[in-house]
Amino acid sequence: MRIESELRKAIRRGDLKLHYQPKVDADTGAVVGAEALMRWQVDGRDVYRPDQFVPVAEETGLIGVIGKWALQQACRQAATWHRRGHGITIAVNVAAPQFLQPGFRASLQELLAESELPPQLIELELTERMVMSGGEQSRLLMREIKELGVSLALDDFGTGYSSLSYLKHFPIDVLKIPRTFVRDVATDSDSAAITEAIITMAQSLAMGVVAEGVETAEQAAFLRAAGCTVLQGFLFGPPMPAEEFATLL
Ligand code: G
Ligand code: G
Ligand code: MN
Ligand code: NA
Repeated sequence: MRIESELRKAIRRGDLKLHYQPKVDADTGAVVGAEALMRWQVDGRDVYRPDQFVPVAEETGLIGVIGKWALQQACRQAATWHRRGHGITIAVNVAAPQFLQPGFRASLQELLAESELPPQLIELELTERMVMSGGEQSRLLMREIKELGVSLALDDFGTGYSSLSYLKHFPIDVLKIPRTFVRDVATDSDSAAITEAIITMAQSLAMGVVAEGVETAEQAAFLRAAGCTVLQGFLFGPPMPAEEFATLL
C-alpha cells in the first residue's frame, strides 16, 4: 500500500506528467501522431515506472482519477498543437476499469468540448483483454465512443486472448503490433511471418496498423516492405516531454 499512499500525494502535488512518443509515416518519416505515456517524476527522475504504478492505480480505483487527468492533458496538448497548425493524433492508453467506469464516455465528451479539439485527433489504445472481458458492454461503449469521432486502437495485438472473429464485432480502427514481434522480425522467421500476417489482416479489414518498438533500420525496412504505414519506437524517438516533442513538428 506504500505506492498507493504515495500516488495519492503525487496526484495532489502534480508530480504526474505525460510524455509523448512520436509515431511516424513509414514512407516519409513525417511525425503523424504521438502516444501519450504517463510519467511520475520528481526532479526529472522516475519515482516509479508506469508498469509499477498503473497496476496499483487499477487495483485501488485511483485509475479513474489519473486516467481522466491523462485524457485531459492529452486533449489540451493536441488542441495546442492543432492551433499551431500541427494536426497530429494523440493516442492515450485506457485501462479496463477506467473504460468500464460509468460516465467514461460523458467525461471524454466533456474533455473534447472544453479543449475545443476535433475528436479525430484523439485515439484510445485499448487492450485485447479489456475488449474481450467487457463483452457486449464493451462493444456498445466502443460504438458510442466512435460516434464522438474518437478512434480506437488495439494495443499489443495478438498477445492477449486473440479470437480473430471479434475483430469483426468490435469497431476497431487500428491494430498495434507489439514490440515482442517487431523485435525479432529481422532474425526470426516466425516473428516475421506473424508480423506480416497482422499487417495483411489489418489491410484486408481496412484498419490502420502501427508497429511498436521499432529500434533498428532493418526492422523499419522490413515493416515498410510488408506494408505497415506507421512506425513507433526508439529509432524515431523515445517518449519525451511535450516541449521536446514540439521540436520534431
Ligand atoms: O511508458 P512505458 O514507458 O514504460 O509504459 C509502460 C506501461 O504503462 C505500458 O504498458 C503503458 O500502456 C502503461 N501506461 C503508460 N501510461 C499510461 C496511461 O496513461 N494509462 C494507462 N492505463 N496505462 C499507461
Ligand atoms: O504497453 P504500451 O505499448 O502502451 O507501452 C509502450 C511501452 O513501450 C512504454 O514503456 C515505452 O517506453 C516502451 N517503448 C517505446 N518504444 C520502445 C522501443 O523502441 N523499444 C523498447 N524496448 N521499448 C519501447
Ligand atoms: Mn500503448
Ligand atoms: Na503496446
